[in-house]
Amino acid sequence: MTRRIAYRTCPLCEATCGVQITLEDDAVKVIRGDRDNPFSQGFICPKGSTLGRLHDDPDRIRTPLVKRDGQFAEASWEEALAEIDRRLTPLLAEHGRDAAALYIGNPNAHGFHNTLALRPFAKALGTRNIYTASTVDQMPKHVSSGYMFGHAGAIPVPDIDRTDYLLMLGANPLESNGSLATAPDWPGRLRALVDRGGRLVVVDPRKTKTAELATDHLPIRPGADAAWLFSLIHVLFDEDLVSDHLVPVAGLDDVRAVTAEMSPEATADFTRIDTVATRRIARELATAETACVYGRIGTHTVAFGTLASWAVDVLNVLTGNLDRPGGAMFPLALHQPARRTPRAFRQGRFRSRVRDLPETIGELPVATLADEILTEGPGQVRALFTIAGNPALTAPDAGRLEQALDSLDLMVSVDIYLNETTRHADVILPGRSALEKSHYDLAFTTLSLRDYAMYSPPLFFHDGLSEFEAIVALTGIAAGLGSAVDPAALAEAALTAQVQSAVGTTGSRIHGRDPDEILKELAVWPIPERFLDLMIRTGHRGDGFGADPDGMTLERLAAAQHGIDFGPLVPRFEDAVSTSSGMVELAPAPIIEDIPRLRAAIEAHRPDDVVLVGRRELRSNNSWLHNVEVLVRRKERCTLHVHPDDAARIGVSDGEPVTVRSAVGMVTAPAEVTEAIMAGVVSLPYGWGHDAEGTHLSVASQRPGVNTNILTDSAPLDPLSGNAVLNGIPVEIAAAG
Ligand SMILES: Nc1nc2c(c(=O)[nH]1)N[C@H]1C(S)=C(S)[C@@H](COP(=O)(O)OP(=O)(O)OC[C@H]3O[C@@H](n4cnc5c(=O)[nH]c(N)nc54)[C@H](O)[C@@H]3O)O[C@H]1N2
Ligand SMILES: Nc1nc2c(c(=O)[nH]1)N[C@H]1C(S)=C(S)[C@@H](COP(=O)(O)OP(=O)(O)OC[C@H]3O[C@@H](n4cnc5c(=O)[nH]c(N)nc54)[C@H](O)[C@@H]3O)O[C@H]1N2
Ligand code: SF4
Ligand SMILES: [Mo]
Repeated sequence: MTRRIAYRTCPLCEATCGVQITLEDDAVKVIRGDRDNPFSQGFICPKGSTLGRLHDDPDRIRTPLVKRDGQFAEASWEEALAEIDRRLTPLLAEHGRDAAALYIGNPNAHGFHNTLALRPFAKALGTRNIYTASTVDQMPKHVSSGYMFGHAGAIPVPDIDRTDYLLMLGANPLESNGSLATAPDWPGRLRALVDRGGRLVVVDPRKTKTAELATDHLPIRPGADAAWLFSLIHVLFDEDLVSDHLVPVAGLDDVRAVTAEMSPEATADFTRIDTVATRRIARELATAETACVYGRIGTHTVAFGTLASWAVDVLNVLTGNLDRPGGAMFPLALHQPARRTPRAFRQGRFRSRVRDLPETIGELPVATLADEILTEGPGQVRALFTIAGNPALTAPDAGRLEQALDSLDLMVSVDIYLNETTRHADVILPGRSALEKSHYDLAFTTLSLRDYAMYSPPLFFHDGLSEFEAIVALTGIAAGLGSAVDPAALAEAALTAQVQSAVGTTGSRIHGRDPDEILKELAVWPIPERFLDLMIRTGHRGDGFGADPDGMTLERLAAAQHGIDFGPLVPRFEDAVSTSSGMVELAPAPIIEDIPRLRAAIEAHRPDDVVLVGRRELRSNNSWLHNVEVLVRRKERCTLHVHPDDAARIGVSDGEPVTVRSAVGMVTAPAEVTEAIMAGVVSLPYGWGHDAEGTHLSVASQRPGVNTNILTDSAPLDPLSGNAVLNGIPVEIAAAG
């Protein structure tokens, strides 16, 4: 028996834990937290230990599948790619580039292969119809950051390890392990905050596990966070609590003016948070030694998502906590250059065809994808690519979206499962298991609570194209080069172009160098790694290809098999804030102009009917980990949380079925009667509903649960970001049967 041990990053969620994998005869035996990983120090959650099971899952797609007469059959790569070319190329010639759409799902962000390959693919498709999971997730943060700090990617993260006071809204990191704030072991980090005498205030309509650990829990009416945050800002001005130590800002008086009418008294009926608590929290935030405000899913996937996201960072600024240890800080990843080129953040460079919605960072709202497919006329979407995405379960009004998927002329998916979305495809190209890919976190290192990086090589090899090569092959087809083009040659040409551009760019660390010399140094790596090595070596810690012999290279990173911790975050205002004024823009016009909408909602507010919110649990990951037996075998998790008063009113007790009806759909789920939710609010977890015909999920289909996105409506949006409204959905509940 041969035994080996490998160290990797778990790619499943944003926490980026280090794992130690023991293999015997090339089979995964045990996965543990890597105690020598400087960032995660041995922490792992139940999902991380299942990477071997995912790899071995007999249901996982390993060869291309082509649908013939309604049935999927295995095909060679040549056949599958030729089929795509045969159908796509004439379709684009006849109907134009916008007839193709691309949907990019969440797992693409958890690595570097797909992230690198997808941008050229989108470009080659040449369509306006680019959709990603961002518009059912964090787009409000990109928009507020774009306007306030000059760049959609300038997202400050809460420095939870050093703060004295953390105000957290709409996040439950004890289950989710954190988001837009990358760190392993949120449970340990938050406990440490409380243990050192710090305060953790959780604002959530549910008493979550995070709320249980908190020093304060404030239940809030779903969708009301923006109004409450405005009241906190109001109190800072009203009680003269704005810090004397502000970073350079513009628009302070405007902020005072727009929050003048938003006193705690004016918003309390709307938020259901009493005025005494609101004033107290504002004072505590202002007077804590260090403090930070952090909002996530519950503040973003709502009708006032961008206003809430903006208000979070206004509070960080006004309390003097932006860009300082213990406050909200700007990370800088190993592969990034120190400074961003100033460029005005703009939206609406093009608009969607049917609903006239503006693009943001090159994307249209996924809430309108079904409209674009189902509405006839020039520019109608007829072909769709889904890459590692499951919008049939994750996008709003999923019932209508599934109808739309059914009506396409061509659908191509790159995925590891035949699931609710990919069953609609004509061709499925296999994605690869996490253990078959090398790993570096391009996205989450830019959101990390410490300056940390890790590279891990693949553990296993496979036949056929890698996932990177598959997307490059699709790029070749989209570019009109046919299906026989060599992906490696295409990627090499792209790399050469990138190096040539860098040596010609003033300010680049390889400006003026000989491109051949650079390419030769990169050539020791496989193709996707060459792009990564180029970024690392021209990044802020890079060796600049010899300019700084002590600088970082991919080789040096790879040699550190537990990853490298370069230390805590450091203040970097001047490099991070790239507005043309060089200041934080506190009062960007588009944001100020959206405030009357909030005021109107507060005024029009009447006591609610019942509203629905979502939730996540530790043993799930969005829509796709329910096929792993050990993660689903315990008690039923897709239940409707109902407050005892509501349960009594509709006459159901624990475990009995409840129908939940919204403006667009209806589902039935068993009640879980619990005090851990506000009266008038019910909650369903998301990512379930695995009983669709034509899928191949032998474990998940045994405990299907219901799809909560049958209930969410694609019509209401956060207008500033195009983000879907997935929380605070008006519903009617009744005992079933
Ligand atoms: N109601 C409601 N809806 C929500 C949310 C909510 O809170 N409530 N949350 C939203 C959020 S935050 C997100 S991020 C989105 C997620 O939305 P999506 O990205 O659409 O959904 P995922 O469940 O992440 O789907 C991942 C897909 O990728 C496949 N996959 C997994 N790993 C790989 C791989 O390595 N390669 C390939 N090619 N495929 C792979 C899986 O089989 C699955 O089909 O959902 C959003 N939708
Ligand atoms: N185990 C697990 N981990 C995950 C995922 C997963 O599916 N499972 N998904 C990953 C992804 S893609 C993401 S984006 C992150 C998300 O990570 P989080 O943002 O932590 O997401 P949730 O756990 O859904 O927590 C959202 C909380 O918001 C509350 N909420 C709902 N509406 C409102 C509201 O209007 N106001 C307030 N204040 N709160 C509200 C809900 O009750 C819920 O507790 O998690 C990631 N990690
Ligand atoms: S917390 Fe996230 S990164 Fe860590 S082991 Fe669990 S799923 Fe993996
Ligand atoms: Mo997400």
